[in-house]
Amino acid sequence: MTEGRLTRRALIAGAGTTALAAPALAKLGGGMIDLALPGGPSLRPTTPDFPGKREMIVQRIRPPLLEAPMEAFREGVITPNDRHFVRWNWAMPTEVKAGEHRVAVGGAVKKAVSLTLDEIAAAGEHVSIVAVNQCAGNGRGLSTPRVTGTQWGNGAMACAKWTGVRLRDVLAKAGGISPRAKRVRFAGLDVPLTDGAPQFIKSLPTQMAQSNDVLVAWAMNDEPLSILHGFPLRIVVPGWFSTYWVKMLSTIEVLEHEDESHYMADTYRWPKVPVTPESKDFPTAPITAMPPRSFITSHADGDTVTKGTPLTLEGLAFGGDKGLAKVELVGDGWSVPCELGPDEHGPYAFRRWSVTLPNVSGNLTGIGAKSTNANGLSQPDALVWNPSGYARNVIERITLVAQ
Ligand SMILES: Nc1nc2c(c(=O)[nH]1)N[C@H]1C(S)=C(S)[C@@H](COP(=O)(O)O)O[C@H]1N2
Ligand SMILES: [Mo]
Repeated sequence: MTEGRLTRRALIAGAGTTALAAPALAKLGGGMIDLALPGGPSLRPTTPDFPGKREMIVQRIRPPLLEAPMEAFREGVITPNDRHFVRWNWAMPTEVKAGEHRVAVGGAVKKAVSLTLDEIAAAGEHVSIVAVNQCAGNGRGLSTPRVTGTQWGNGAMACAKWTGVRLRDVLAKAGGISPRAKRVRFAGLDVPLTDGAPQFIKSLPTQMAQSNDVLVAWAMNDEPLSILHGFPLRIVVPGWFSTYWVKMLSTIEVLEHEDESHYMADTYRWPKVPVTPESKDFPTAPITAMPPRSFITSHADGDTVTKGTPLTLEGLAFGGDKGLAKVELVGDGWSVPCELGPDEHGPYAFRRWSVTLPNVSGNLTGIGAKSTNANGLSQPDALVWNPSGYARNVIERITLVAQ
């Protein structure tokens, strides 16, 4: 019943979503925030003026790059939609008519089709998955030495419940894919701002595309996707970085060859070997699965705590493409196990953790949360530097001053 209603709301009833009016930088209401980026200008404006958003950090106005302040992660494990970060590579249409929207499914399929939203909604079982959406460049601005790209703090991540149908059920509407299929590629309605620049298209290996958890989704936390988040449909790839989560989905193309397009072959890749800023001509591979990460959310760097009393620290963590096995609080040469909150939402979701230290005897210098996932993958002590600052998952450390 709920799903029926949702589908109607998200896909059928809507004649479209009205124009997205991006505020002008000069007119932004809001304040400033210091992202404490080590290598460069660290202050950013904040604004509540984007539609459907509370106060967000403005990394860029057009196309919008909006980061969530870390306070958004203090409570709960689902990030509210009005605090979900936003990222577009190119300008997106500011109006989409649901009734006219089609998804073309073609390439190496039995019979190319063009599907309405109703047909997508009827393609298979409706599935909801709670999963972390995280930009591959999340936390990049904290890299030392500095790297190029959007200088995000750690707020280019969010956890939401995504609802849609399985991508493989949508592919089945085209009579199935070629046995020689190698990749399934996605495009959205957004187009490059400059002539001749490459369109933002991304592809998954066929096996991944056909897995249980990859969705063509229309809802985020039981709300239809907003324009900013890709109305009317987006790809959701739980466990993988959000570069694959193509928004405003309009084309699905099955390839019998490797994908040589720009955003697969030239960018969103990272070194297969350890590199330094001086390294040249090293082999690279596409960024795919996310590694585990964790954050202290109860305290910020430089906060004061009371000497001679117990101290409870809290935070959140996620395992990446596998569930969490454990979270520890680590300091200089010590570690204590943390208590993991309930596994409410499955392996791809945020989870809370907490730990109580029996007695604060002095400053807590360079403490951080360290998570390990069910594959045994742990967060490293030192940054694994790479030229684009992708996949940051070094232990994030803070210092608390005892008074
Ligand atoms: N159509 C389209 N989809 C896209 C992008 C884009 O530029 N165009 N950017 C991708 C990247 S790099 C990220 S980080 C996520 C951001 O998703 P969000 O804005 O819903 O948080 O969208 C992905 N999907
Ligand atoms: Mo991204």
